[in-house]
Amino acid sequence: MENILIIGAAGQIGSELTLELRKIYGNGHVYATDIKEADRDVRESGPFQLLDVMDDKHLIHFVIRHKITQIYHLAAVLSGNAEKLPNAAWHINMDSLMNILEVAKLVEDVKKVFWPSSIAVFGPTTPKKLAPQVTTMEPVTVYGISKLAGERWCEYFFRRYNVDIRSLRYPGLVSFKTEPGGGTTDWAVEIYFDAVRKGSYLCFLNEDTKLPMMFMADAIRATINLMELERSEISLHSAYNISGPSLSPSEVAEDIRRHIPDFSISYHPDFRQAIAETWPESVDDSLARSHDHWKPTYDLTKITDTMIGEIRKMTENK
Ligand code: AKB
Repeated sequence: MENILIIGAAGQIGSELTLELRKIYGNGHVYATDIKEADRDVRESGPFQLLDVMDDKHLIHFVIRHKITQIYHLAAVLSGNAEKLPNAAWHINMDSLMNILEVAKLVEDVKKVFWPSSIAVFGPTTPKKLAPQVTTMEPVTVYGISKLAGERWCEYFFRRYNVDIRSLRYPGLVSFKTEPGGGTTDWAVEIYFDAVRKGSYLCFLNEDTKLPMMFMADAIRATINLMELERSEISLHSAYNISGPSLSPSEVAEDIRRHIPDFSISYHPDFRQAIAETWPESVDDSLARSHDHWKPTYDLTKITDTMIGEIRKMTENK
């Protein structure tokens, strides 16, 4: 029997992943936690508790008391916010991961851990197109540095202590349930909400800045698939490249006009433009695809149709 702990269940990924895992493992076996209240459906469909991953003593007690067998650690300070408070972001991103790794090492019941990495591990010296799985990685943001260091720590704990850690380098994630906060790829969510609610969007990146993106349903499927693989099938205990469509703000704006012909967009690049320029515009995820035959199912058209349809429904129901 599996008992799963989600850290960051109120966030963009956690709020959707919790509900999917509850469908598979049963509501009572998926413990959603965060430092802030989660959405109502997360709180009401199964156990939810306030838990601070930085509090290592509380964390280990929780894991032992609930006989946790799998941990998904999703809490992090994203790229944009991390640049505002680099020391604090480094401390939160690294110490929280170290607490999880230590718990997984010490508590025998814990069999698997998922921790997300990001395309932010790449930097200006990485090839811009189809960034390879193994390549030059010289990130210049504190978030990217913390994700690259985190990948190295994951592999270290696997080699040294046999801790089974699995990870994906997520691209920008597009979703309608819970909005992201503080990332460089947040524009790809904001643009849809503003298109439906206001008919216009002021974008913080240039019109032609292309970045790797993925619709949340694909990211959730890729994550659960990876966690369900036999341990012997995992060749990488750092993080797999994974990718959906590469999108620029002007391309998304054009696609939105299929639904909202008068939609207008203007551009006022801020400090996140410099971050985006250091990331590749696409990544080569052939290794991940060869492992579990995973491939994305959402292209730009399907992302736009789903986002506009769902946001319209949410707006009408308010
Ligand atoms: C961010 O923009 O910081 C994140 C990421 C790409 O990891 N969405």
